[in-house]
Amino acid sequence: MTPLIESLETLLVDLPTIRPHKLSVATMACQTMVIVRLRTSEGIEGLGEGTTIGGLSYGPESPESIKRNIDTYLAPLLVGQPADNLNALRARLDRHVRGNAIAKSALETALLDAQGKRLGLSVAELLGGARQDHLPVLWVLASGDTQQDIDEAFQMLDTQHHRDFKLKIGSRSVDEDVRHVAAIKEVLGERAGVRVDVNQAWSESAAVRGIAALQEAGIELIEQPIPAREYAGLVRLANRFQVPMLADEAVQDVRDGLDLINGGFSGAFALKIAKAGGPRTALELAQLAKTAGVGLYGGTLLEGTIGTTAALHAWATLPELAWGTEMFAPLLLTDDIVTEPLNYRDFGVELPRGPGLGISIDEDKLRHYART
Ligand code: MUC
Ligand code: MG
Repeated sequence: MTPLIESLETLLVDLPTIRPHKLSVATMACQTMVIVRLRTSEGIEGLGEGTTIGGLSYGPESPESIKRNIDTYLAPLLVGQPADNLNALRARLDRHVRGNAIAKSALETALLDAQGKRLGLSVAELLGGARQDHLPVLWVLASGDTQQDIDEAFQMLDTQHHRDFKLKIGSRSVDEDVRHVAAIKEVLGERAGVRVDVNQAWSESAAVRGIAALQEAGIELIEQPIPAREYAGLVRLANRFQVPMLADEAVQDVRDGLDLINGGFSGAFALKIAKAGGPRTALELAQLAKTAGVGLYGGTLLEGTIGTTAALHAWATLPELAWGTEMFAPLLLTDDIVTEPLNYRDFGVELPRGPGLGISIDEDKLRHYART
């Protein structure tokens, strides 16, 4: 018998970070996740997560709006429908709800988890099969303090947790940021790869100045230096410098990817399940990038373990991730709401085996951290 979607519950869960995480758009002391628990008529539960950064400072969906929009608009479109046809369910959501990519990503994840559990397959298997079960993971240095970032980097190298580092810049002047980054790269030397994420903070002329100095300092990748919609500017920067540009906020989904490629962009795309509206739609962008010879990077919106694992299942199916992944956020949080945390080792993370995502909720922890 066809299983039906019987119910859909959403919870806001707040987990503190291990230290303040400073981005150009916000300083985070806590991460708020929207957790989705979907139940089918066969008694199977699908878990999903929709998460963003810093309330409304990163994008147009906040944790509260994600929850409210799922409860009010998206869940009623799903409840009572067959649970096993993800294509039909996605078409239904897209027909009635514009945008809301993070909410749709949480739902697509829950549907994939339920379908995998039903069929005894992992989410990666549902997506065609994993090509690797251990993915490289970098660490994001964003304490705001140069010495603290250096200490953190050496600790990560010594414990074999991470050997590539992304530095969050853009909240200070270009000169201060360049000094901070160059000082860190100088002490790490060849032991570690260092890249930066400006999160759209620079004008194009500031970017020309900043990137020239960062290239000189040995920085290997420049992420989203200028505002998301300035496609032509990003193409100009990519053509001007040898150090490659990584498009992040500029490339939400496959449509943006096509526009950037048609505009002559070379460099790399940051994939994020939250931007694209789910693991399956994120892989559409990956397919386009591969065809166009654009490099790929497995990105995060700092999801907890459920969202991070959903992304890992998707990234594991890809033939190549030229720039690895940044699926580190569960380590940035002081605690977890799952019974078995992800296994980070050897500068990367192991892909959980499934079925579905391969994750179970720790009910006591969930109750403890869920907003009432
Ligand atoms: C972003 O813009 O890349 C990824 C890592 C991190 O610290 O913030 C995110 C968002
Ligand atoms: Mg970014």
